[in-house]
Amino acid sequence: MKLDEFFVTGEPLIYGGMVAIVLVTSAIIFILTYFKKWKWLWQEWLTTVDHKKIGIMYILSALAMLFRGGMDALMMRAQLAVPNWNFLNAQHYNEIFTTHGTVMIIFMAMPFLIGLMNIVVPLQIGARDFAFPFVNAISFWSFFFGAMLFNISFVIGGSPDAGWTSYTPLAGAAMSPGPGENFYLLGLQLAGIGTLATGINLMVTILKMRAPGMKMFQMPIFTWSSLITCFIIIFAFPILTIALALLTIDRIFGSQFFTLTGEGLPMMWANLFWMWGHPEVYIVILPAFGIFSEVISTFAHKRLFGYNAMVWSIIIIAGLSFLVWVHHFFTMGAGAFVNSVFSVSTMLIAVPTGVKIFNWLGTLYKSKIEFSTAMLWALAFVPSFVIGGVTGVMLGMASADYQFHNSYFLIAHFHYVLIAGTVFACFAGLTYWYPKMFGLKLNERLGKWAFWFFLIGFHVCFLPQYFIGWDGMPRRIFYIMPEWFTLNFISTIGAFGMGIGFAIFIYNVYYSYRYSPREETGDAWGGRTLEWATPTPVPPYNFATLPEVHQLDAFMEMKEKGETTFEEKKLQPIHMPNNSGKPFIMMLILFFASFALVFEWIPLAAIFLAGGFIMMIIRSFDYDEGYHISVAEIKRLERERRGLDHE
Ligand code: HEM
Ligand SMILES: [Cu+2]
Repeated sequence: MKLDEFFVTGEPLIYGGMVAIVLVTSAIIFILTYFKKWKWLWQEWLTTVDHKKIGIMYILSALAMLFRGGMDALMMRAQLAVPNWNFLNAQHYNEIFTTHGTVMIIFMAMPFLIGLMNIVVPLQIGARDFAFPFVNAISFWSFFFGAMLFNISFVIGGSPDAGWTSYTPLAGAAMSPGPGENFYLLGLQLAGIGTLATGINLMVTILKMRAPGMKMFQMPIFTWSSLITCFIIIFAFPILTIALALLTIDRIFGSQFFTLTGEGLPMMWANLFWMWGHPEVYIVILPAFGIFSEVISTFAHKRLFGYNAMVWSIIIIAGLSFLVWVHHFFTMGAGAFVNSVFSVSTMLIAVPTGVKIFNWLGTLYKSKIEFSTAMLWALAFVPSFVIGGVTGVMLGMASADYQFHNSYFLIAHFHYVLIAGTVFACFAGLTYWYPKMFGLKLNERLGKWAFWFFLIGFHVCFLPQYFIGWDGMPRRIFYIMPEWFTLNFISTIGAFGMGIGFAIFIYNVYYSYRYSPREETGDAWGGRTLEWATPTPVPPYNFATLPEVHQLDAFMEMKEKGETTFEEKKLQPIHMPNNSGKPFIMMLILFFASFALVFEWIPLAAIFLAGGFIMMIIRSFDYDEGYHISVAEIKRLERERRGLDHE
């Protein structure tokens, strides 16, 4: 293979990207070397098995991916701003909407939420860590290297260009030759291992490691939403794994599962993809519901209204999410009866979702609302999400969908749900739990600026798209007709508004790090659930002494009774797992194996795969028993972080 087949050439934007990658990488290497931080990076982060640090790494990576996916979005919106413009050519546009969609869903939304779950769930249930901390590290590195594999396609080999749904036969070897689609298949496969493992890990954690006394219906609502999400993951991800594997075998080894020749079934891919894909959208929506519920009840200073109804509606939504996948291709031609069944099941989802909306409103009703930044995100979510939901019901009507199908109406709908639901929730959750993670609050004034830019930009960007869709503009086109100009131009302005909002958000992280006062109470907002019972930043063992739970909102009870999680008399040495470099190395090896497979270098891939197996064998002989934190050390840490020393 020649070098110019290996690197992507011929596009000024991509050369720019290459230069940027080289510059940023060299800068990072220089800074780490100059400040002698390599050892620190390895010991504190790359080898950590602490759920809080893993969570932080998830969120940092997800923010980087939001930046990448956002740049893709802005480039697309720039191209679509004016008719007959050649900022991007058709091929490049195809690649960008593919990577944008994939990055946003797989490498941004899901990891962001899993990152928050990592940090918050063990704290909310009064646990010391995940059930399997080592597996948790494996999960993270599998996501991280999967994301990296997918992202380098941009400069090495070429990006996938068949859409984030990767429909066959378009995505098959005949119509999409070259490494692009292989990057998609193997990047998702590598990351998928970790997601499935997290689902199992977190489920076991929630079911088995709750604080003494905590019953299922005393769990905080975010923990509930995480638990249900884990169930969805466990049932949905194996479908994706199989589908990806079959298409990989089709492409690389010449089988005929999804081809038009050789009696393959191209629509089978669409079915398998959406049997995973529709539940996937609930994987990124249900935890968001959980976050909003926590934020709303905290800042309404009220118990969550209709907690039981909330839990049951999450469960029902999760169940229904597996029964609606055909609404993604009503035009397949399955016939009126099949379409009707899936149309009805789709619209049924609106019922439990409506229940939740009324519960949030019920919580707000006659309450004293505190308009903090996190609360603003939650308040803005409710009406915005309703717009997305109602238009979803419209799309769910099979007959109407023949008209809306693959138009901008659809683009507007799913951005309304994904951004107002998931992205707002990520920002709300990050702002809300930030003090737990870093021991200081984000600046409220900057936070509000970011919020307003993003919120207004969001509506300006996506509301017009419903009308462009009605006007007949299809999705996935790179040239617009002159009559679609005005609304498209407005939409693009909105997109840049969101970009500014995001930039302010990131600046806020830097600003707060420099200027925000340290948060010493541990209970930054007057919280109701157990995570606020720990000092900030949370010590490695989470709880010095485990609380005992008798009711929902366990921390409220503790505050009333004057209890603490630091009872000096009850302290005992705490057992902790040791750090380990194995998860990182194992996944790095699998990364190389996948990379070799992308380029169809089969012997090399086999060697690396064998390396991965050897790592697993080595790990199975690992008798590392961890270590204990002494009582004296616990006392020192707690006193320091609770600010008890300078009294
Ligand atoms: C930040 C503002 C965003 C803007 C301006 C934006 C814009 C766009 C545009 C212009 C398209 C291509 C439409 C087409 O040509 O068919 C698109 C597609 C898509 N977007 Fe976004 N987007 C944004 C955020 C997001 C987020 C947060 C998510 C998910 C969490 C997301 C998921 C998707 C998906 C799945 C597609 C479909 C890709 C495909 O057709 O294969 N977007 N977006
Ligand atoms: Cu769906």
